[in-house]
Amino acid sequence: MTFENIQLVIEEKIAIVTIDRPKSLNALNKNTIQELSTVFQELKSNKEVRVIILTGGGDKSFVAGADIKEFSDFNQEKAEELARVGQESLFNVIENLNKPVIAAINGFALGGGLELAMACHIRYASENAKLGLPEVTLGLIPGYGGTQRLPKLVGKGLANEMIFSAKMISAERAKEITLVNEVFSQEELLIKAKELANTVAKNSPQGIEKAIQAVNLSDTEQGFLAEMKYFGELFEMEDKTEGVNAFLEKRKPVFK
Ligand code: CO8
Repeated sequence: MTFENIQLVIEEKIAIVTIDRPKSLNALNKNTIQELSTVFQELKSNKEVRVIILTGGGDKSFVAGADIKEFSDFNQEKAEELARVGQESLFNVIENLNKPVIAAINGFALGGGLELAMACHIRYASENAKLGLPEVTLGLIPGYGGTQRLPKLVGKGLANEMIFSAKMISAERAKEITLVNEVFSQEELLIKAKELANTVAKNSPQGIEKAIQAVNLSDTEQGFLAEMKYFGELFEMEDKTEGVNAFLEKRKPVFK
């Protein structure tokens, strides 16, 4: 598969997707959203891939937001449509993917860029990362799920502060408020993301898929019921047989 704005590398069960428009600080134009949507759909059904890392090209930016240059001629209908298409075809797809997506935030994660990172299951950042939702400086609000995902990650008060002030925060501050899990030097970021991906890739893909679904329901009324249901379903799947047998036979499990 070849793309104009993204790169895909697959190494030993780990896919690395790089958004590669460094001249525009990897801003998400329509085409990039489409390409990302295509690549995530493909990776979803690619049996060779267990974990995906999403990062930005160059050393300055993860993603500096939606491409503001495309905004000028939008009307209400077009803007709402773009937000809807983006959310449905990409952001929600990532959040509900059947395998984990780790955002490796290697610089600016602003507006739609931070929203993209927040749709991922796990976030690591480099020391130079700057994170923020500057939409109100443009007379807008976050439109790719930011008003919904940020309060869940950091609580309403801190989310409101970030959204209303539009201020960027440092990687360290982002870790303090649990917006990112870990902070590394720029050189280490991908290495550490790959280390985590390798650890995750050894575990049961069937278990992880169900865990993603259950965790995604954690703030709804169906969460506990879903957990019980998925727990039961896994007893009819081969990973559970392999995992339990391997423990009893004192060997490492090999998940297919
Ligand atoms: N869109 C388009 N181009 C961008 C963007 C962007 N978001 N960010 C940077 N660029 C471009 C610049 O225009 C510049 O291009 P050129 O060289 O052709 O002038 C190039 O990238 C480099 O940028 P700077 O020269 O500005 O680099 P600096 O290091 O001086 O500044 C900043 C870096 C602080 C990141 C600065 O570029 C900036 O403030 N960018 C905009 C950040 C922003 O406001 N992001 C939010 C956008 S709105 C959004 O994401 C809404 C999401 C919801 C959408 C819902 C559906 C539509």
